[in-house]
Amino acid sequence: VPEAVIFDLDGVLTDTAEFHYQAWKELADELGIPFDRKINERLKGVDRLTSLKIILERADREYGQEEKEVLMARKNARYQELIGAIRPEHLLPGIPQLLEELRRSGIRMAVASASRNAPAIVGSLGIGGYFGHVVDAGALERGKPDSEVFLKAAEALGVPPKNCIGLEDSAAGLAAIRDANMLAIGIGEPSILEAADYVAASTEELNWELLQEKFGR
Ligand code: B16
Ligand code: MG
Repeated sequence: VPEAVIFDLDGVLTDTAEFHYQAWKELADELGIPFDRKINERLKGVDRLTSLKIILERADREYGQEEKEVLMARKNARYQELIGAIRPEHLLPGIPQLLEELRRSGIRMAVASASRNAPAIVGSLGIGGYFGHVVDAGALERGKPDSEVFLKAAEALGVPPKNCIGLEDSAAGLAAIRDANMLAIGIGEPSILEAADYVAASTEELNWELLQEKFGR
């Protein structure tokens, strides 16, 4: 039986994916590097340095380690400016109801985000009280698609991975959930999220009954 639901943050609980895109897009434009929403799909769920490296694949010169640090700091400063406006109203559709329903059903919950900004965002969204654990992205050795972040979340909740359901909007994250031996529920485009056991078109579709039904298969 499912005992825990582990949430990705960006693109699942709230649409910070759009703020990441905006902040990276502004940086790429300044550097004169082509960057669009299609390339952006590859950035979802992967950590900051890996994201920058993906953008720099299209640069016409090499960037050194120090330059990369400066660029990451610039992007993050802009990103933090954008997320400063986050309020509980920015929870994605259906999420407040889902969190409430899971709590009433006695389901444990955790956040498994690659974002170092996750604790601040969870606080701004006013949902910290629902989660038994928010994984510290800064303490991870391997990012998504590695299973580490999901396994850490399950361990902190004290629930075996096979009794966990993972919710993700990114291809890398779904691969991580599968690898952790959890039921992988995708949110978004089935063509992008092939690793999912089931793909919901939006967070609005999610509820405890649906998750149990998919778990039973
Ligand atoms: P930060 P998630 C991920 O969050 C984002 O999807 C990804 O695009 C971003 O690069 C990563 O967090 C790191 O974020 O720069 O704030 O540390 O989807 O795993 O919640
Ligand atoms: Mg995400």
